[in-house]
Order: sequence, then C-alpha cells, then structure tokens
Amino acid sequence: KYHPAIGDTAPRFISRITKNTYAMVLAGGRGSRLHQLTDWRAKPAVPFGGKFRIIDFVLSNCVNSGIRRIGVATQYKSHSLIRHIQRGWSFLNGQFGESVDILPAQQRVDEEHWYQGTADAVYQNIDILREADPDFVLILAGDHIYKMDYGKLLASHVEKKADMTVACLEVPIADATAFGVMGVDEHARVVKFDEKPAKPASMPGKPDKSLASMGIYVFNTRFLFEQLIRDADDPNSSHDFGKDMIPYLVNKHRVFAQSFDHSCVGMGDDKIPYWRDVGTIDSYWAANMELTRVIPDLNMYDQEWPIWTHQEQLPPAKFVFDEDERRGTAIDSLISGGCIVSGSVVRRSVLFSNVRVNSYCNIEDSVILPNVEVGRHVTLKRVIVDKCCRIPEGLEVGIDPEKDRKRFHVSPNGITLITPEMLGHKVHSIR
Ligand code: ADQ
Ligand code: ADP
Repeated sequence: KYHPAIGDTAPRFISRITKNTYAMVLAGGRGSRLHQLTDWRAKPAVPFGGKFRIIDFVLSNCVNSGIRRIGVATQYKSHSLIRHIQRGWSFLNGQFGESVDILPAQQRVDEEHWYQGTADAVYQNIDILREADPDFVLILAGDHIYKMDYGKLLASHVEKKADMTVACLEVPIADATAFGVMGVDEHARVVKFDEKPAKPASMPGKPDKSLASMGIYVFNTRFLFEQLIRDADDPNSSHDFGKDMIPYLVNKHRVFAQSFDHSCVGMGDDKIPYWRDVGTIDSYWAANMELTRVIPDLNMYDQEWPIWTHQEQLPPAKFVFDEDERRGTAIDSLISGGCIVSGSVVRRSVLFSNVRVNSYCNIEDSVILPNVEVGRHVTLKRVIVDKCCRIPEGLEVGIDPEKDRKRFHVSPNGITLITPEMLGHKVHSIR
C-alpha cells in the first residue's frame, strides 16, 4: 500500500523525499492589480508584514519543509526581487548541494522570447532541472502568503503513486472564477479541470463552494520532462499549467488533488487554513491590517516555522516624548527596527523599517513601507505609503476621498496608495 520511502515511520522518510525535490518558484508575474506598488518591482518583491517580502513566505515554506534546492524564475521588473534573494537567501549557497538559483527569462533555450506561460517558464529551465536530477519537482507561485509543509504534500503524492498532484483549497463559488476549478472522484483523483471558468462548478454537497487549485504542483521529474517536451511542441498550446497542461493530463494520467487542510501550518480561528493572495490594493491592505489584531490568523511568531528574510542591521524601534511633552505611542501596531515615533500616535498600523513619524501626526489603519519620513501634523487613515516617500508637513489623507483621488490612487474600498512619484519626488537610485 505504501511507497517504501514512506512506510510506517513517515517523518523520518519524508525528509528523504524532500531532499530529492527541487522547488521551482514562479515569480515572473507583474501583479498589475497592485497598481503603482508594482511599477518598479514584481509582486513577489512587494514588502509584507512589517519586515518581509511576499516571496519570503514560499521560500521559508521550502526551507522549513526540508527542501533546500530552489529555483526562482523571474522576468518582470526583477531587480528588486533578485537583490532581495541575493541578500537574504544566500545562506543556501551551493555547499551541501543546497542553493537558490535565480533563473531569469530571456537567457535560456531561445534568447528571443521571455517566458510565455508558466509551463514554458519551467521548460526553459529544463537543463537546470536535469543537472539537479531530483526525483520530484515542486512548482510554486511566488506571490501568496501562507504556511505549508510541502513534505506532507509530497508524501501524499508518493503514497498515491501519482504522476502529478495539485494542492487545492475550498473557495466561495463567487471567487472561483479567478482559479483553476477541479472536480475529483472519491479517491481525490482529478477528473475535471477548468481554468478560470465563467460558471464555476460547486463541490458535491457544498453548493456555495468550489474546489480551487492553489497553483502548487508536484510532478515526478521524468513525467514532467515528457509532458513539458510534448507541450512545447504543441502549436495550439499557450504553454501554461492551468490553461493547457492540467486539462490535457486529467483523465490520461494519474493526477490527484491534495487538500491544503492536510499540510497547512496553523489554522485561523475559524478553522480555515490561512492563505492570502494579496493581489489587489484592498486585499494587500486587509492582509497587513489583520496582523494588527490581537491574535491574527497568520502566526509570524511560531519559532518552529520561522519566516526567513533579508534584514538590515537596525537599531530597535523608539518611542519618544517630543519637546512639548507629547507622547509618541503605537497601539495595536507592528513597528519595525529603525523606526522612531515622536510625539505622535500610531493605531492599528504596520510600520516597516526606518519609518520616522514626527510630532502632531495621527496615523490609523495604515501600512507604511520602509524608509518613509512623515512630516509634522500629518493625518493618514487607511493609507498605504510606498518605500522612500517623504510625506510633507500637514498632509491629510483618508478624510476626503475626492481630494485624495486627485493626487493619489484610491482603491474601490477607499484605501489610498501614495508612492514617491505621486508626491513628485525624483527617485535617484534603486533603494
Ligand atoms: P494565476 O495565478 O492567475 O492562476 P499565473 O498568472 O499564470 O496564474 O501565475 C502563476 C504564478 O506564476 C504567479 O506567481 C506568477 O507570478 C508566475 N508567473 C506567471 N507567468 C510566469 C512566467 N511566464 N514566468 C515566470 N513566472 C510566471 C494560477 C493557476 C490557477 C490557480 C491559481 C491559484 O493557473 O489554476 O487556481 O494560480 O492562485
Ligand atoms: P527595493 O529593491 O529597495 O525594494 P524598490 O524597487 O522597491 O526598491 O523601489 C523603491 C521605491 O523606489 C519604489 O517605491 C519606486 O517608486 C521607486 N523606484 C524604484 N526604482 C525606480 C526607478 N528606476 N525609477 C524611479 N523610481 C524607482
């Protein structure tokens, strides 16, 4: 019944499976619904949670799962992402066969073309995979926030003797049009796969839910190679896993679905596994705001599942009385290293590193990215401030949306995004 590598003493042998796995992180997408936040960086490089970047969550999942051979496929505006990985993740440096390889598009196979679909992004790196010679390839997206033990996913793939396994979660049927939607049989074998269907199918017995692909795939390496080569030769294919590859494989090969519940690390209060897309200004803001709750669904304090990142050496956050004896305070907030809050109040907000808040300010429900200076008498409510902004004295944002709209970007839920360009700053170098 069991693959010899798993047997009865599962934990010991799962490490053998993860050791023989190469993780390919697809980090090439722009994430255009984040508007000006992704003008200068790819979505996986967008800062999140006070000191991390979005991609750190996936990379941390790999390392914490014992997968230490990782490739990151980049293309759109990859400078910031590449520098972050070089600075933060070079502890996997090729010794002991561990590494993070940065795999830019445009340089392999055919120099004319950037990566086309997601399957093409993997196909173009097929020689890297050949050289690594893993038993399994784990394909991941670089732009979601969640904690998952990929070892459990891989073990279930092996146990079922699958050719391919797709990780999945239940989503409200109204949201399912943004996903690959699956139908499975009683053994969790995928029998139907519709990429972003206009009318998503519901789950049996759950009329308001659809079974969605998380875009996380496990392949047996040899099978993956065969399929990538076949797909590359198919002139009708757009070379995408969701659009072309999975619909083709289903019913021809052993494709299984594996529920995220089974391998997620930490559930929310509602017993729903934590997974966030943060692909829009509103969802990005909301996911950061959630972290200011007394007990957030995403536990970033779990020492058994640490989130790794690049961090500058910075002094501790500081809160000071200003010269008028006004107290500098932060309540229900995350304040990073290098911040100084002087004579102002910060509520329900996330301040990334090196944010300076001067006196007489009122900051509420806001997300402030690194290296921001907030002048005196500033009010910020429900605002996202991008890196390196200098907020001028007396600016009030989040009180009059009509006024804000003239200068800044205001989202459908009324979240205002401020970038250096909108403030008229000349940005001299990539910081
Ligand atoms: P989407 O997320 O819409 O759907 P896609 O835009 O292809 O699919 O992005 C997948 C990941 O690959 C993203 O991380 C993106 O940044 C990256 N990416 C996209 N094109 C790339 C390329 N050419 N080179 C490198 N990286 C690239 C997918 C699946 C759905 C599934 C959802 C779950 O297609 O079936 O439900 O993910 O979020
Ligand atoms: P980092 O790698 O330090 O995160 P980012 O790419 O996030 O750098 O950029 C920080 C800020 O600088 C962004 O808000 C963006 O508006 C601005 N910026 C970055 N690169 C450029 C550029 N080449 N030209 C103009 N502005 C830029």
